[in-house]
Amino acid sequence: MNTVNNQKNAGFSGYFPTWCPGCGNFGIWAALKTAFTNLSFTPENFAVIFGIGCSGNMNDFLWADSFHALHGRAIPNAVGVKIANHKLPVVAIVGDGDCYGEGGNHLMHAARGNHDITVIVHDNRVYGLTTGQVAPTALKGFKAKSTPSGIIEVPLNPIALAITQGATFVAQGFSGDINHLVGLIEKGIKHKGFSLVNVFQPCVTFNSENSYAWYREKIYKLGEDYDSSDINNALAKSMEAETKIPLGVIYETDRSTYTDSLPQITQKSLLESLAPNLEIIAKLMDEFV
Ligand SMILES: Cc1ncc(C[n+]2csc(CCOP(=O)(O)OP(=O)(O)O)c2C)c(N)n1
Ligand code: SF4
Ligand SMILES: [Mg+2]
Repeated sequence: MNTVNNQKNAGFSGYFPTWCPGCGNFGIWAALKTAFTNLSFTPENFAVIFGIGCSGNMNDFLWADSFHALHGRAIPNAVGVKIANHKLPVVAIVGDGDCYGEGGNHLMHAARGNHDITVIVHDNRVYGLTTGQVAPTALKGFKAKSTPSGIIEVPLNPIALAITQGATFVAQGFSGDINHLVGLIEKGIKHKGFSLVNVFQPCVTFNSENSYAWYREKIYKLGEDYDSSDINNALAKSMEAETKIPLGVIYETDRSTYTDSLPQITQKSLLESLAPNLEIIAKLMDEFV
């Protein structure tokens, strides 16, 4: 059972996580709280949308104005919030199953539209909450409850997918390197346009193959000399997915965002325009309760 602690600070809700001891989600939680604090975010000046999963359970542990969406539907909810109030920073926190499986179509279309949201993916290559079925990023041959003889499909490549579908910021981090991850999250949020931060997150209970040690053998950080504005460089890096794995900002470019292209909200956000009628809208909504 959660213990309530009244210190709502640095993004901490006062409820301690229920994740398994050693879970990579702790590192991502710490990085998010630090990034939000560094960006001076308080609940009233940003929005967080969670998917369903062990990752989505962070909804209870983070001090934010948040919405816990249906499985696979965090991204369209985040896009909706952004269009309603494009002045608000919007962050979607999702699992690999949520974002690349059930919600994979939403990822592609949000990237195409360059919707100005930041998607943080807890990539543990497994369905954690439902106790260990394979996820789209599971490596070929991975044996899990749902695939006792090993998964037949090849893994989805989130970095290549996001770049080729029009994402304007694509980065990759590791939950075992919190300081580095903080920087990536901050850059992703500051970026104007669709940003994806794929975070490798060991699931110590249902994925013993892709452990902290497994990642530490393969990951390396992109150096100062790496040019993240060159799409060909980025695509080449995206193909380094198994024997060596790059961490850092893999691709970054400028393109006008979806809301920048809506003349109706140039002067005022949709929320500001609707403000005088919010009471009427609330009454109409009550009819559906
Ligand atoms: C529409 C729908 N399908 C399936 C489920 C059951 N379900 C809940 S969480 C989950 C998988 C979660 O995996 P992932 O998104 O990778 O998150 P993790 O638990 O690994 O953080 C599934 C299949 C659901 N809640 N809703
Ligand atoms: S099942 Fe895996 S992802 Fe879920 S809390 Fe436990 S270690 Fe973390
Ligand atoms: Mg997962």
